[in-house]
Amino acid sequence: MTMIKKVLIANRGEIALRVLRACKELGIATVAVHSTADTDAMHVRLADESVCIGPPQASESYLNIPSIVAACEITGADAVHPGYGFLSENARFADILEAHGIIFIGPTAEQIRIMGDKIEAKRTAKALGIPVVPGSEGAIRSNEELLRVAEEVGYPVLIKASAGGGGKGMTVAKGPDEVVQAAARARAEAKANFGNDEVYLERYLATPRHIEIQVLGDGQGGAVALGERDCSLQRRHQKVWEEARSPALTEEQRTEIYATCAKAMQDMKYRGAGTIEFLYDNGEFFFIEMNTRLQVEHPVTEMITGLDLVHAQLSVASGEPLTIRQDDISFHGHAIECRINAEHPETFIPSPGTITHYHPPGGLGVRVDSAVYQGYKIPPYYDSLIGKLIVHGNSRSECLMRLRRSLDEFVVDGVESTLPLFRRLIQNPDILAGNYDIHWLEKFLAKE
Ligand code: MV4
Repeated sequence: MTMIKKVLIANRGEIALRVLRACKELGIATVAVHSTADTDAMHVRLADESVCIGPPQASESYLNIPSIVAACEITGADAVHPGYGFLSENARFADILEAHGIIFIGPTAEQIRIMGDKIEAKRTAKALGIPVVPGSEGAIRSNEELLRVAEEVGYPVLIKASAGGGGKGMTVAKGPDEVVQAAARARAEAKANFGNDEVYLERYLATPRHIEIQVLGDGQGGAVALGERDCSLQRRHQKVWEEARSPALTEEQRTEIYATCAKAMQDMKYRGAGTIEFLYDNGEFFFIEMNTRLQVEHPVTEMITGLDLVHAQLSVASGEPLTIRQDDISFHGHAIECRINAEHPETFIPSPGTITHYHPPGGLGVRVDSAVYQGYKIPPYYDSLIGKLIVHGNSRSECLMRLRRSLDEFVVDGVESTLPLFRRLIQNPDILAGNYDIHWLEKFLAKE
């Protein structure tokens, strides 16, 4: 057991604050790192210590491994929390920290590496008994194999890049006349984007939902599933609205997929928080990827389980075995998260600048995770998240009415924001009924 005394937070914005708050509650000292563009940021103000790690471009600061390791050495931090994005799924970073005797708050470098390679991730998931999308066994090696596997799983098929994720390098083929060219295109795009031209093939699911399972493991064979989140409402692979539990699942379907995921994580001795992503179609789950980090949308899980996921991460990172068992976990009510971005609500063009008025909503069941304040200047260098509005209710309908009220209260002036989009969504019959798939939002935006 390694008592963690000081955590360096290798991130910025709302997630840096989220981690900082958990550390404070546990009596753990905090170190903020920041670029020269973030001198006035809240995470710098609230941390016990701060270190400037470089210029505004993330590649020179929040992604600068030598600077971050040096900041650990200077401050005597014994652990690093990477947040999400930036270095959170960088296996080399996890390795380097370990070599310096610093705890990486997350999975082992090996586990990050496996899940970062989509072919390896799928092979691993399948071997662990997780249902996967029918497709090629690993990388496609020839056009003969391509045509044979496509025929086996049935058209349309999807070619994906092994180094991909986030939709890059994905190409659909409707029939055998298209598949060879589609694979060539996916290969070229993968090579250009990731320097790795490995591709694999899957049956294309036309109208699934994106449902992900939150897991937590202690790296010693203890692991639990903390329920699902429905993240189908996305635009260009950016999640917009996430909710727990999914409006689409029955209690039996839930219990089964939770057990499958928990068992798989126990068997691989997974360490830390993770998310197993599925496409859900016609009553069936199909694994697509696993994220080996805390996710943006983790608060909806916290709201319905009452668990603090960052506390849990700190606990397992310090070597504590999990004390909760699957049967101890219960789910209360419903939670929805809206990602409020500094973007035009119709064009989604980023709108950096100074927030002239800021009034977040409050009241029972309302949580705002944000790092902005009135007078804060949103820099143009990073993501455009202003904050996350997370609302909880005893039922989905109570949650929706509370969300509508919260959206009415929320004031962000001085920059464009996506608040007006959510005020439209909360009036829509499909949204109110929970009746949507992964393409719903893009279709809605195209119509209006
Ligand atoms: C798919 C799919 C349909 N069939 N795989 C997009 C990003 C990547 N992580 C996985 N993605 C998809 N994989 C099969 N076999 C459709 C998508 C997809 C998608 C998935 C989740 C959420 C939004 C999406 C939007 C477009 C396509």
